Amino acid sequence: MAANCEQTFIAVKPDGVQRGLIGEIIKRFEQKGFRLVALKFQQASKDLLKKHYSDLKDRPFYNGLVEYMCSGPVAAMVWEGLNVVKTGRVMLGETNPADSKPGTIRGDFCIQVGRNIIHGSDSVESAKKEIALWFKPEELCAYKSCAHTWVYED
Ligand code: DAT
Ligand code: MG
Repeated sequence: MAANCEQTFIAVKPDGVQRGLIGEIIKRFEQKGFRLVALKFQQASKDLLKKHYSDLKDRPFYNGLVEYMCSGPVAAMVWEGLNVVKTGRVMLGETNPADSKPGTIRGDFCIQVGRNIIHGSDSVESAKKEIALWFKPEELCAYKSCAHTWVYED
């Protein structure tokens, strides 16, 4: 797969949805030059969220995290581009908004770790797992962006 076809899973969490931040978050990824390849608005099941956060199942906040994440709809997305996983995490900020710099999404729009408004994959491997968990292969759109040659040198 070409380097600029790397994909990451981004989700605006229920608090981000309720606070009207879907557009702002999409805008930041669009403006950066990343390409949206899938977008779904859904209230996820507890079962899906337990799988999504299975690596955290022994943490004391796990049950509360799953309850919060299934408490309302989320905007689930796949974004594509060169180093999108790592750059996406930089755009999100730190897990705890208190440690997130201004200019990052968590640094600009939230206060507490349990209401940090957005999820982003932390590695290419977890991105692949999360995309497969949230989307069917046919829900990912293959298309060429007309901006491609103005975003990338080659
Ligand atoms: P991230 O979402 O930055 O990848 P993570 O995967 O370690 O962070 O944790 C997943 C989510 O769990 C995180 O976005 C918010 C919640 N969380 C993490 N640490 C927490 C804590 N100490 N107390 C409460 N919630 C926490
Ligand atoms: Mg994580």
